[in-house]
Amino acid sequence: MEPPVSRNFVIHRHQAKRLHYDLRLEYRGVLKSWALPKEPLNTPGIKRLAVAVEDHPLEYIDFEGTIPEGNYGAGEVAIWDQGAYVLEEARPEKWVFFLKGRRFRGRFTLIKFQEPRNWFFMKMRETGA
Ligand SMILES: [Mn+2]
Repeated sequence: MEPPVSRNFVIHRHQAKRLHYDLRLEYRGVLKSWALPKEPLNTPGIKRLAVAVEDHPLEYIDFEGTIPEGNYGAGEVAIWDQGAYVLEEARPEKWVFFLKGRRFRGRFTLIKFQEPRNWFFMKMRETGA
């Protein structure tokens, strides 16, 4: 069980060959990263595909700008949401965390459903109590 420390996250809107969104969570000295082919949703219970991609360096959390032609991911990167998050669960196949962003606020989960790198990203429904 991870201690309830506050870490940072970012969601990049990345207009590469295909528009997608990159969810990046600061964790153990890197940015754990997932690429979402569709715009992430703030609606509880609606799953979005999130493909695990390579870790990024922490400094990338503030990156905005143009990745030049000829480079991997060439295109425009903009910060779509950012803020702090509290990790509540980090297992190999399930993460639960509370996002405190400008757009997204609430409890979200990432659930691995298919090897090697396909996950669902979803806002969780509020439970009573
Ligand atoms: Mn990307």
